[in-house]
Amino acid sequence: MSNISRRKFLKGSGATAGAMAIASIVPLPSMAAEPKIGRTDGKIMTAGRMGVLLAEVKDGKLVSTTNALPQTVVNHLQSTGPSQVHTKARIKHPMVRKGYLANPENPQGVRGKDEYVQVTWEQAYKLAHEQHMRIRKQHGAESIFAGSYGWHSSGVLHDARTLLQRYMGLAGGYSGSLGDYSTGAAQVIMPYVVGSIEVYEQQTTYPVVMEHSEVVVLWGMNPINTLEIAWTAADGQGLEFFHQLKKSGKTVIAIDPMRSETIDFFGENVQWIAPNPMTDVALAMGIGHTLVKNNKHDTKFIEKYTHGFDKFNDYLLGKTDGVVKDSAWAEKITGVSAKQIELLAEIFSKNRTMLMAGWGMQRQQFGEQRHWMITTLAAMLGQIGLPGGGFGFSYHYSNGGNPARDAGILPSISSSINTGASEGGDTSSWLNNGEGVVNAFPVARITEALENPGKQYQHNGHTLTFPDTKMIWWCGGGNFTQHQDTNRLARAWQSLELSVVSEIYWTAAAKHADIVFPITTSFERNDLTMVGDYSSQYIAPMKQVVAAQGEAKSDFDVFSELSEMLFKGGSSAYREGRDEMEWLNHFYKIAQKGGRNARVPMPNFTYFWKQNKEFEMNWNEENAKFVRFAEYRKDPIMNPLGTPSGKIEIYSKTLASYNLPDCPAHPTWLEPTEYTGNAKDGELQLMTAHSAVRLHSQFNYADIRKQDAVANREPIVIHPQDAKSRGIKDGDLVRAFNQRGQVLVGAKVTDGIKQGSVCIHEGAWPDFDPKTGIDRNGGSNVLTLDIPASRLSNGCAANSALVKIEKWIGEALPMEAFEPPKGA
Ligand SMILES: Nc1nc2c(c(=O)[nH]1)N[C@H]1C(S)=C(S)[C@@H](COP(=O)(O)OP(=O)(O)OC[C@H]3O[C@@H](n4cnc5c(=O)[nH]c(N)nc54)[C@H](O)[C@@H]3O)O[C@H]1N2
Ligand SMILES: Nc1nc2c(c(=O)[nH]1)N[C@H]1C(S)=C(S)[C@@H](COP(=O)(O)OP(=O)(O)OC[C@H]3O[C@@H](n4cnc5c(=O)[nH]c(N)nc54)[C@H](O)[C@@H]3O)O[C@H]1N2
Ligand SMILES: [Mo]
Repeated sequence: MSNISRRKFLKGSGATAGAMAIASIVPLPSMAAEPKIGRTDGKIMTAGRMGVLLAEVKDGKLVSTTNALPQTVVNHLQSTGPSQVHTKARIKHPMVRKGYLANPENPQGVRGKDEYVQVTWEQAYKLAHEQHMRIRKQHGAESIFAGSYGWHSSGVLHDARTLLQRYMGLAGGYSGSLGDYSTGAAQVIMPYVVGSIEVYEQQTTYPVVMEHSEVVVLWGMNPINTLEIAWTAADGQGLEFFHQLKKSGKTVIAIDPMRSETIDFFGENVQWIAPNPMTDVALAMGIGHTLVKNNKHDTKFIEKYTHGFDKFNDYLLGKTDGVVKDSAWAEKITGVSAKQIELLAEIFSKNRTMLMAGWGMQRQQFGEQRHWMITTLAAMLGQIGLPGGGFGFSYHYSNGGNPARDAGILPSISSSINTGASEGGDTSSWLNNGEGVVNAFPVARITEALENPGKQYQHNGHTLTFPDTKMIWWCGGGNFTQHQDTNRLARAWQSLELSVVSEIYWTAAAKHADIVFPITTSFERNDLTMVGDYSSQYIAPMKQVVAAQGEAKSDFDVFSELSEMLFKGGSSAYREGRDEMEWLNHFYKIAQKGGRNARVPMPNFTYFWKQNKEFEMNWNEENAKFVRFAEYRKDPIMNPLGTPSGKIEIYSKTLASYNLPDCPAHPTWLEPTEYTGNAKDGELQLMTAHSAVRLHSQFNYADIRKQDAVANREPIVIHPQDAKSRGIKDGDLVRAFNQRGQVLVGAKVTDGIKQGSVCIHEGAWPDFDPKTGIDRNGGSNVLTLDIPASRLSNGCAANSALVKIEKWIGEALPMEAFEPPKGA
């Protein structure tokens, strides 16, 4: 099992560093031209996932946050600063669940239904420390889960999960997690196919696409929405690229069951094709079959650069199973006409075509098959490695086509002590379980793990064993919104001896914890960040703009103080003797040294910090021309792929040897357990796309919610026919339900969704009515199915559920999602 991080992937990508060639973005003036230190507008520079921000403070209150970099397309999330700091949803003091405080060794009451008691920091520390130590002694390090997945705030020091793991490592180890919710299926299958994970790698650059692609396909991808954020801080170039693409006159085709924000953005400049959800493999096979039928597949490319096409082709032609995967077959499954499928085959094969794909369609049962099949289709078209051709799986995420700069790159706090910083200039610790990891399971299998201590299971060709989890500490993740089948999770959660949460807000996760530590927002502490996961376009200060609110402390301070209790007489081992600003100075110096090596002279830290301004890295013309797989195409013998054959594997012997029914040895159409194809009694397919007004569950409490809410609830997008047949009108309250749970949502009736499907965007905070058990705030995971994508990847398969809907005729249940619990 490798420890991988979202940034480390980027390094193996073959891209060095580079320039941005989009005409409308003028490089910012260099700092040398600045006449004096500091801004004159009184604003403070800070940053977050949504980009570099200028903060305005009045009378100690944050009153506005706005974008600090040039931009054309508005990023709505950038305005959320004031709401983030000043909201009644914040946790103000350390709190303990009443039934837990009463008897920590034999907790009373039900998690999620209990009240809370305010305690002092000293009491909270003592309780957490003593019970943590007791459980550790009694059940061992493996019983303590600190996998704590989540999109906590950016910053190289205040890196919530790493700080937790640093503490747990010092305390003697813990169980961690594998993979992520985002690309669980794709990141596991792609190494078998092309030897690299593709989802977090530098793409053929935006400028190259702009220059060479004739057709751009947005396959299950909503970049206008998903590019609002990045893992470090968004550099904004992706939104700019799509803005330019819209004006370019190129053929843009979007394949999505929903008319996404991106499709709306492109307006008449896009051709929208709406397949049934979960049927993209059939669609791509219908296109592939048409290519073969018309002899339009690139046999030379297939011969030279791929492995095992014959076996796949036999399957495509129906020789192995008697089912011909032609356009007529695909029409029945996808709901896209055979004629349109054949037209797509013609357009793709006649033009330089870039197949860009998003990830929602692999967050599904058998999700591996989507990106494998799209890669196979790209191979059949023979354009992989050509400028503007082939496929790309990160154009919609973290500005994946923005070329890498020559840069000094910030390291980040490490989960191990005394390494000073994580290795190799890593700015995130995405999947880095620290040295203290004694067991780890795939992130999205958490409920299964809690239900099955000691059970063996298959993962990526290995047999692994779930730990016997007694204690969970979540720091920087919204596990009660992120995870599938919330009611099942909540039931499994009751088996724990101790659940601790470090949180800023009273999320559903906080409301299910025994001990709750109040944490500061990024606006209440100092940090640094790179801007641009792939590009490293800037380095930006993340300055503290307001005082810590209530009794909140930073994760760094909380774990520093808890760590002292691990040693008789205390110890500064956790801090390594550095305070906040000393760490930042230390990280910056490492970046500065790297900058010198890359011939990027960076100012010294004191000057940089005082300047209150981002620093831009150097443009590199070579990198602006980066074409993914170009080297492989040029010389496949000298530059083989990291697969057993060294080629693109359309058939994998390794996968064949695993003999998994849910992930066969070549791309295969597998009928899902729950999808439109087997829906009955008025069931509809539920999609749970990412929201334009949130980062997952973050900002659900914020003012921005009002732009989207319907009848003060999370909206459900419904096709007019589906609404009409159920007597539902736009703006109505709707109950959506299945055997797993029920939610109250507001009807958004629109022809912008494929009939037979509905969408409730992921991330609304579940808010269960104590009497009926209905979630009053539309948390989509209350309805989703908690199954692995397959036993290859065990990836999150959230988008695989059927639901029923009906007009809500009772009184509107009061919303309490953003109210602190009783006692707080
Ligand atoms: N149905 C469905 N479910 C999904 C998905 C889907 O498409 N459909 N998508 C999945 C995906 S791709 C992902 S990545 C996950 C996302 O799941 P998460 O990453 O868990 O979601 P967030 O809401 O971003 O949770 C981050 C939490 O960290 C808190 N936080 C922020 N900053 C700090 C900090 O500095 N310290 C601490 N201690 N806490 C902090 C925030 O208040 C918030 O509660 O959801 C997954 N779940
Ligand atoms: N504003 C905002 N930006 C974000 C996030 C956020 O929460 N908010 N989350 C971030 C994170 S952690 C991640 S992982 C990425 C997520 O990036 P993605 O996973 O790509 O985002 P999704 O919204 O889940 O899905 C993208 C599109 O796929 C479509 N889709 C769903 N099912 C199918 C299907 O079966 N077939 C086809 N063809 N299309 C389908 C959806 O309608 C949607 O328009 O976004 C990142 N960016
Ligand atoms: Mo994600």
